[in-house]
Amino acid sequence: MLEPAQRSAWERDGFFVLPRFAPPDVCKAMLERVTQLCARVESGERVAQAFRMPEPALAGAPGTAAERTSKLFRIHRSEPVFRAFAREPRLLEIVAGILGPELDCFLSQFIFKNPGALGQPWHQDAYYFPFDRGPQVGVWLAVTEATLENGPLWALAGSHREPVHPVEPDRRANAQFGYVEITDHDMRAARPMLLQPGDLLVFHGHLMHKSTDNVSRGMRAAMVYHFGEAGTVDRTLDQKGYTINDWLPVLRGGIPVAADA
Ligand SMILES: O=C(O)CCC(=O)C(=O)O
Repeated sequence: MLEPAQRSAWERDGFFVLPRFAPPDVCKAMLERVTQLCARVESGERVAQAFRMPEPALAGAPGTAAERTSKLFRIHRSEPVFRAFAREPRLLEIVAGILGPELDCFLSQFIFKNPGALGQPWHQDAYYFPFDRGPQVGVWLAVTEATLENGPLWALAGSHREPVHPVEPDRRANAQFGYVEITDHDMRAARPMLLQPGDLLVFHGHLMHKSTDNVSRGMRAAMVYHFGEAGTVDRTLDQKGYTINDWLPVLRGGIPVAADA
């Protein structure tokens, strides 16, 4: 269930923030685990379903594999700390308050946003989801602080009522694979999501949002999940020829699916 203030923010803005949702030890465990996974994947090891995207701006940079990574996808099924968070009853109560009692988590990504990494241009996540129904709900967990300097998300309140807009390819040097940009909408009312570690942004799949470049000296890390209604038909593979989605049941009849199932 959503509280009345959350419901009205959802309907009016298409997003709301749950402050201090995840305790520091969960953020720490996530960061430690993805750091290990990035090193293993970068060295050529196959680690379950995990899929690593290197940071184009930092190819060949010194440091750890994590420091050269843009995103690590598909970690919500096989990795205990990420699977447990995807099935966290407090989280599912919120998402079920929006999408109903039959839920799957279909996408997970740890986003590193290392110093020098570019942000993601204005987009709607639904652009990437050729499904037979919607909406989808995204949750963006601040694993480190998100400041104006290190590349926070910016969101345009009310834009979740827009249809999916046409996009143009992101033509910047070092843009991440698949980045696109909405250029036909007035974004001047957007505001930055300045978050503390553990804060959780819950947002509608049609919400227009972007992130800025990391011009600080530190990593800005976030863990992002997307949820959809169980039984959704996903046409990504047919349309694109590849997919990084992995539909994992997390709530059935309003009851969280056991984390070890
Ligand atoms: O965290 C970021 O920099 C971008 C994330 C984003 O836009 C998304 O998850 O849709």
